[in-house]
Amino acid sequence: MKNIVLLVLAVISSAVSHAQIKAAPIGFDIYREHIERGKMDTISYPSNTVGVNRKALVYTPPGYSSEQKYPVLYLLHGIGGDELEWFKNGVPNIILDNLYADGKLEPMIVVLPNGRAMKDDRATGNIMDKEKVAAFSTFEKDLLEDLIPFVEAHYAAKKDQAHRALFGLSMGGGQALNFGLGNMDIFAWVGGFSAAPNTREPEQLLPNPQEAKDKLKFLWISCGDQDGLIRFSERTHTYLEKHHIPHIYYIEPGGHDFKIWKNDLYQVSQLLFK
Ligand code: FER
Repeated sequence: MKNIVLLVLAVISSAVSHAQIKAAPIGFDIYREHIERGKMDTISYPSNTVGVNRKALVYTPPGYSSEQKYPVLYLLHGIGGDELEWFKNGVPNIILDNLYADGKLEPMIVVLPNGRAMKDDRATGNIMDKEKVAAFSTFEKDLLEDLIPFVEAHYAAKKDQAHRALFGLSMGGGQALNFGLGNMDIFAWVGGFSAAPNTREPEQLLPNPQEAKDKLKFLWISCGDQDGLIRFSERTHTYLEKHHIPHIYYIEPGGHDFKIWKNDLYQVSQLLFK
C-alpha cells in the first residue's frame, strides 16, 4: 500500500514538473520583422589542443556593448554536425531575437563551437569512425584551454563559473553533461538535450553527488519520448533523483530532431543566468 501511495505521488510530481513547461508557441522560430537583432560572427581561434586554427560562431545579443559584461552559453552540436549545425537547422539567432523582443531573456553571448576536435573537423565520410568519435572527447581540452580563454579575451564576457553555461544536443548533450559535470568549477549551468551514448554512466558522470548540490545552479536533462536514445537521459535522471540532486527532467513529444532541440533552446534560454 505504501508503495502504491509513493508511486502515485511520484507520478503526480513528475507530471506537475512537466506541466510547468509549455511547448514553444507557434512562430517562436520564425523571423519577425521590425525587431532588434543580435549579430552572428564567425571566429577563428588558435587551438593548441588540435594544432590548427578552429572555427566557431558567436552570437551577441541585440544592443551588445563592450561597456557591459555578459554571461556565456556554449551550445554544442550532434554527431552529424559542425559549428554551423545549430545555425542552419536550429535558427538560434531567430529564436533568441524573438525572445529578446519579448523581454524574456537575460542578455547573453552564445558560442556555437565545433565539437569534433581534430584537424579535419568536417562531418564528412563515416561520422561514426573511431577517430572522429574520439575527437568529441578531445574537445573537452580544446573547449577549456583554447576556446573559452579566446572568447573571454575577445568578447565582453563575464569570466566566472556562475556565468558560464554548457548545453548541447545528442553527441553534444553527452559532451555537455560529461564536461560540465566534470568541471563544476568552470560551469554552473549544465544540460543535455537528447544526450547520446557518449554520456558517461551516472556513477562516472557524478561520483560525488554533493558537489553538484553545492556548485551547480541549474541542471537540465531533456529528451523526446520517441527518441531511441532516451535510456541515456532516463538513467541519468534516475541517478539524480536517487541522490536528490535538483534538476529539470523534461520529456517532450517527439523524436531525435531539431523540432525538439529548438524547443529545448527556447525553454532553457529563458531560465539561464536568472
Ligand atoms: C551512437 C548513436 C548516436 C553514438 C552516437 C550517436 C557514438 C549520436 C547521435 C547524434 O549526435 O545525433 O551509438 O555513438
